[in-house]
Amino acid sequence: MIELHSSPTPNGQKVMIMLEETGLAWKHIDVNIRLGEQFTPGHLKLSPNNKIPAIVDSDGPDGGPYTMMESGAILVYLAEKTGQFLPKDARQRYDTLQWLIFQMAHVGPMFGQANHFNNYASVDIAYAKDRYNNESVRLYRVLDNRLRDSTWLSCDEYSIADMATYPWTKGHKDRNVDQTGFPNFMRWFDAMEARPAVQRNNVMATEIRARMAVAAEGKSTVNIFDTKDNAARLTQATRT
Ligand SMILES: N[C@@H](CCC(=O)N[C@@H](CS)C(=O)NCC(=O)O)C(=O)O
Repeated sequence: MIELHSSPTPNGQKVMIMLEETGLAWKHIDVNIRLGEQFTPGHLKLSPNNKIPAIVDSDGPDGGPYTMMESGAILVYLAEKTGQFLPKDARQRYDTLQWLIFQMAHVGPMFGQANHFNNYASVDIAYAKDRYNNESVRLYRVLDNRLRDSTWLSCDEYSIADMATYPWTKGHKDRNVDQTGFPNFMRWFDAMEARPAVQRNNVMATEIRARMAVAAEGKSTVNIFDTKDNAARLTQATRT
């Protein structure tokens, strides 16, 4: 059994999609980051960087429980555990790792910063919004160019690189990324949404969000965008 300690953010959803694709037995343990649950001693044992997602596999590499943080590493782990979605052919395998790391190093951080400065920053900074919005559109262009030459992101096989990238790109309409300017991206996006595992993920993500909202009723939230407070929270939770 795999426990996924998470929230249905893009980083959480990519692991949910992989778990659904592989058919592994798994359950979602809700970690509400708006309530600061990522700073509990229990969660910090799984994820020392106070982030979601983290997994606990009761049947780890040596047969005992194994814990992991970092969504990209979790996808590689699950791929190697099941022998699925990380091609065996060396070139295709390295292509998959390239596009997985491209998502981890560029798509996630840049889209995340754009979302922050567009929707959550306490001050309106035009320079920051332009910087991350322009970079996000450029990254959609990289994806569209790649998908002109390749059926799936890494090669002709569906892989963990596709699963990692899809949840981050759901907001493409807000950036006017559509059929006219990005036809290869749209072909891929529609192919992703036709997959039953992806459809199950999307339903589950909505259900989990609703469940977490009910569980959070009447509780005080933390401002996770205050990095000074986050540093203090981590120090407080882990000081010996
Ligand atoms: N590189 C990490 C990023 C994880 C991450 O940023 N998670 C966010 C939610 S998507 C989080 O847990 N934020 C809580 C916090 O910053 O306190 C991964 O891919 O797993």
